[in-house]
Amino acid sequence: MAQFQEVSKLSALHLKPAGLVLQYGTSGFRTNAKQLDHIMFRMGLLATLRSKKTKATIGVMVTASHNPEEDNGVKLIDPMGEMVTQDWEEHATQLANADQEDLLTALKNIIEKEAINMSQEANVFVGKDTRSSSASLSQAVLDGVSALGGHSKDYGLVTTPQLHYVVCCQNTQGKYGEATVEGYYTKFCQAFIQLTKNTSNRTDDQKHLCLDGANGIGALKVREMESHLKKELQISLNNDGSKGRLNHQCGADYVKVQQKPPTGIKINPGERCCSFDGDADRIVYYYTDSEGTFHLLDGDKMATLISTFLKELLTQAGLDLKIAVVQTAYANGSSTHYLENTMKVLVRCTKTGVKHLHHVAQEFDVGVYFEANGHGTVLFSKAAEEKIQQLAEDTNVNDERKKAALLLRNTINVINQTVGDAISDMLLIEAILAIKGMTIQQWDTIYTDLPNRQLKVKVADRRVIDTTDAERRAVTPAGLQEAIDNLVKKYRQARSFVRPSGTEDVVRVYAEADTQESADALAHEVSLAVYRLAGGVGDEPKPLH
Ligand code: 16G
Ligand code: MG
Repeated sequence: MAQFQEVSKLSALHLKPAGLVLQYGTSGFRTNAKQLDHIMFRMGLLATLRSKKTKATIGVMVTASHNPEEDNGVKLIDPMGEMVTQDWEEHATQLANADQEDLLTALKNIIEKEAINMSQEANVFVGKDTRSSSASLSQAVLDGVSALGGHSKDYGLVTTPQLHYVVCCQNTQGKYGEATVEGYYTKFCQAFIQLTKNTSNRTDDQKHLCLDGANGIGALKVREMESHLKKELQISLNNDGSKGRLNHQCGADYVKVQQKPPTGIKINPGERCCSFDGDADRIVYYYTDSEGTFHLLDGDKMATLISTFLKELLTQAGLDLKIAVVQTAYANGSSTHYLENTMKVLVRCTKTGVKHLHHVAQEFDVGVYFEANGHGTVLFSKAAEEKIQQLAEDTNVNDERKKAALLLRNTINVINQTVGDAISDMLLIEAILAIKGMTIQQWDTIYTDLPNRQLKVKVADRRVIDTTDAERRAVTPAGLQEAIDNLVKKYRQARSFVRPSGTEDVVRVYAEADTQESADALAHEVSLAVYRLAGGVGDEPKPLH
């Protein structure tokens, strides 16, 4: 077939290095950019097939998120703006790893397995982050699409959530918004302005936010968006990419992992600050107090603020909708305790990785999901949106219910429901703080985090660790869970779990307890148990103190 001739011809320009094997990981392929040209071409092919199969537009984002500048990666986006379904992750891995001479066979296997009608039109949206390798790699994706005769639209530099958004807009015929970056700003900023409109006593201080753009795409896009905010939010932008290196000593991941402010930013005591990651799908907030102590407000704190706000509004509106918060095992025990016992909100725990949280959140009328690392959003069921809309339009309800319904409607519109989005989360948090007249310090004191520690252990093969109960318990190797249970018993308010990383060749260890010393000691002891029982390599883990 002529189609496949074109694939053969163009694939010769995107040769796979012999012997290279890569996996579609937790969120796509990610490695040194030099190894990715053939992967990008092939993901262009795969996205075209996925588009034919779903008869809808598919997205391909070229980014390696919070990884260093020299890395890159690629994520596929399904029609409603969600991450590509797991069966297709397997197709992606197979297509990516097929030897050069077997590429057509691998492609035809997928076509056959999925019974794809090759005469169906295909449409693929492509976006990229600011890495120097992204331009040529996104061109390789476009080549892949054109090799199979698909249509493509190159959105150029966009944040990951912006691409998710435009894909969803396109496939819902504009119901979700206009499928342009301009449409994105208009939708979210208008909702933000509506939300904050009646918070008349907001001072300039409260309107001011200090932002670390991680020297990445988020910084560029916030600058582009600024005029839409009409000074209702005044952002001082740091690490905007004009000097520093992408994600280098800055960005959400750095701040969360190091538990300290990014470099390249001057923070006044008490000032509200936030950091985006390299593709702007994660955000964390922080401030330093008058003694110079750093305070981090992570995904758990955001989930708590947002779910409390929504629960209050639902009650005021008199709407009987089921709200839940979805977390992972990394959620601080204090946050879970506060949500379940004080807020009386249903909490569910899933495996790490956004797609798992997203799917569980879909089971509720209002599903708030956040990973502690700052990736999260809120999902509203169709029925919930309709009920809120109806109430907002109803002329026979009292003022309190009406006001709550209008706030809920604007809240829905400020949220990017397709995926966690640093820009949209920032607007939502800023709006909630404004409406509640709350400072970042007040938000921080809703509950106090339990001291915790994360460590990594190198083992010969991390697959020897198998987990259950949303990664909170280890099933194998034999004896490991028992050892962890016995160690946890030695400390107060303690909890610990281990899991093989989905993005790095290590086993991750998490521990929390009533004091930092205890959390550190427990994390160390559990690391030793992993090292001894799960085939540790290199030096034995050393105590932290
Ligand atoms: C990926 C995931 C993130 C998860 C992290 C865990 C997405 C978009 N990203 O970055 O959600 O927290 O992996 O990494 O799903 P780990 O398996 O190495 O701990
Ligand atoms: Mg990211």
